[in-house]
Amino acid sequence: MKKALITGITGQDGSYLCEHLLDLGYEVHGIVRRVALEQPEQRLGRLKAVLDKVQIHPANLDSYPSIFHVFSREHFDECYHLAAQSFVAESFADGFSTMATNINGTHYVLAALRELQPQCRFYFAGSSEMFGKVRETPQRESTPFYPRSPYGISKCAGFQLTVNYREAYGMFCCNGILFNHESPRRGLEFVTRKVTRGVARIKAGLASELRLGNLDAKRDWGHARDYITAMHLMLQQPTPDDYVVATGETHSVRELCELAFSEAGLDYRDYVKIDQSVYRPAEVDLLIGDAAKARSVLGWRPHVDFAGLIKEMVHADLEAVGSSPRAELALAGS
Ligand code: NDP
Ligand code: GDR
Repeated sequence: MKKALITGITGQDGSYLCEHLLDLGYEVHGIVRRVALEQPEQRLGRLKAVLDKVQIHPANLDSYPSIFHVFSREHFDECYHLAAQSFVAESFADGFSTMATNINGTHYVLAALRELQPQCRFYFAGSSEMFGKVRETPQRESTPFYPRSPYGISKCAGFQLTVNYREAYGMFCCNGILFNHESPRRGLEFVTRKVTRGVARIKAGLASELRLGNLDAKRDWGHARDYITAMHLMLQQPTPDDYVVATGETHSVRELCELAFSEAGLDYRDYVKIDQSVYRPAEVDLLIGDAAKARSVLGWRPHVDFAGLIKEMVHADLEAVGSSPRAELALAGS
């Protein structure tokens, strides 16, 4: 039985990856911040269905000793490093803590692995945000990086650390360069979920408008459940490498709104209001990935298209809001 460690196991991707690895027969361990153990209902919600099958270790990416301690107690075959401050807008608000968590945290995990278990295979959650002001369309592994936010810069540093540990110490380290991927488990601040939750709240009469920023930004959106399988495939190859994971289609935030509102029988133009304060100081205008390498080498391909993804998210939110309108009202009042 293989043993895997997931950092960021409480997040969207961590929870899907955890389920996938359990299905494949892995023993799965996860790192969570200590506060999560004190508030399991709120902080471990995405793991509800599998919590009794997972071994949880308290640790924080901001503390090298806490990471070192986990690797000194257990031996792992694979480590999926997903934990990060992952919200781009927040990285403009507090670039320092984003950099500290995302760069130092990644370095801590790599350094502890090198010291204690250099045979463990390592996956780093790189991002299409590294392409930023794109130098080439579509973006592929060879496209130069041009990050546009502290988050993007931190992911470039994590990417380079991962390459450096591979080249300098011969460790099996891979970078996934994943384009946006979403699901009903997406955090409420990210635009897809903000829109689908907004649609559900408007439909339930709990809100009358949805305030958004740049509707012209375009993203290559896929389903998180599809994308986590690529992470696993990367670590099963004979040699470590870096891969773009994307659908190869791009859509604007406006198209997202059109689709999500119409799924609930509404016209987005009646409800969406532009809020200048949501605009970012520097925007990534257009992302579209070329995942040819992942398709040919890993045999990976996405199964859910944009329309299917948004439909699933809208219906999940309609159901969630419909089943607990009181919680929604409390949220609105907080
Ligand atoms: P989430 O924001 O849903 O999850 C982030 C995870 O990181 C959470 O489990 C969070 O724990 C944990 N975390 C944050 N800070 C710390 C810390 N200081 N110590 C320990 N754990 C911490 O992200 P996703 O699941 O969407 O993404 C997973 C990874 O993939 C991230 O690195 C993200 O940057 C990257 N990525 C995501 C893409 C996407 O479209 N989803 C695309 C490309 C890359 P807690 O629950 O305690 O907050
Ligand atoms: P992104 O995702 O920045 O691409 O990062 P997000 O959903 O936050 O933004 C996508 C685009 O939508 C525009 N936008 C808004 N965004 C948010 N959050 N809220 C709004 O109200 C709004 N209005 C318009 C944004 O300006 C942007 O252009 C995600 C994260 O998961 C990263 O961790 C990951 O690395 C990248 O995807 C790939």
